[in-house]
Amino acid sequence: MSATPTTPAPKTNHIGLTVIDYRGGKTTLCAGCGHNAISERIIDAMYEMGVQPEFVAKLSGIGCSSKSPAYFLNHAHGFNAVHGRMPSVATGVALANRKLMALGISGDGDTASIGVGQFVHLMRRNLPLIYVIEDNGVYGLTKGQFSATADIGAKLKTGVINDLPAIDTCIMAIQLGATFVARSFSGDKKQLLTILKAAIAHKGTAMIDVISPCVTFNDHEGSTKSYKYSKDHDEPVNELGFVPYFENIDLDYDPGTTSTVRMHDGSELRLRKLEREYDPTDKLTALRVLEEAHSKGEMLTGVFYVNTQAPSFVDLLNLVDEPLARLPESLVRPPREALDEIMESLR
Ligand SMILES: Cc1ncc(C[n+]2csc(CCOP(=O)(O)OP(=O)(O)O)c2C)c(N)n1
Ligand code: SF4
Ligand SMILES: [Mg+2]
Repeated sequence: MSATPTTPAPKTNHIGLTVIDYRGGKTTLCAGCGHNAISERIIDAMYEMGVQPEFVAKLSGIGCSSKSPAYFLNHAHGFNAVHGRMPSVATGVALANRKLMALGISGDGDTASIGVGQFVHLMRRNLPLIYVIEDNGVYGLTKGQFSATADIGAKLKTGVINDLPAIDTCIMAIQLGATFVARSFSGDKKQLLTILKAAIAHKGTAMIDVISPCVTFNDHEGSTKSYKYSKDHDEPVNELGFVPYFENIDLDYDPGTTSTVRMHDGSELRLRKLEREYDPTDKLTALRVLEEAHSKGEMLTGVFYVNTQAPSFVDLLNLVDEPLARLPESLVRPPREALDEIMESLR
């Protein structure tokens, strides 16, 4: 008698969920859009890190990129804000409920054009938040006009040349105070996944600029954010490894070639240096390598800067451990006598 074949149990992560528990709706973005690849990596990173989807708040603005939170983590909370105004909503969420993991998804237009004022102030607060820019150098949703991250000399499909210098969101974030700053490319599965996992372990603002080609409006000859250009000009500053805390940490590296950053939760981000002695904890080096890359027309990727010592905005505000959103009215509303006392003092 032959044994009945049994279907193997689906693989689960350390909190007992399968990767399907991290998926979202079916994408409505163009086939081949870099943003879809980023959604896939977010699903993998959340699954591998064992994040409880119900404890994630997905925040975004407006744009093709800002639509993408609908395509991952169906069980998470979500808020699609106004164009360029996601940082205000994210700040409210992170402060109202410190138990939620805030994940902001933005576009280059949403961040560096209309939203640059909000972005600047978000970066200086070190709010516990992962902030991903899906950077294609154009306003994809409104048919491909240049955004403020478009490189000088880049060419639109229509032949229009960009004659304004680009804003480098990584340089800006480092200068302003973000404590984890990285750049990757949507087509580099391994590097992007590693960076996202390390960002999940980080406690302050993790800003990740992901070059994400718009196949419809910015993937032609002359574009500096196309698949071909990005592949040819991508120079990693560090080869990354990330060892989550819940796994046995067993590093095997040659001390001369590797530097390790201990993250807040005890996990370790391992950076294997290429030819340069790259130290991701040195702010000035980070700014210098980025400026040098610009002058050479290179697209530098990797983790440029990590600071695990700076207090987060939640620490600075000295918030109580219990999420503000869950405090009973008796604790948040001053009693009648307190109000009477204040009124009396104003007489
Ligand atoms: C206040 C406001 N101004 C302008 C628009 C029109 N608008 C919608 S999306 C968008 C640009 C989106 O570009 P980006 O953030 O780079 O996202 P992408 O579509 O490229 O992913 C613009 C200008 C708007 N929705 N709201
Ligand atoms: S228009 Fe561009 S950015 Fe928008 S979904 Fe299509 S490829 Fe992606
Ligand atoms: Mg864009």
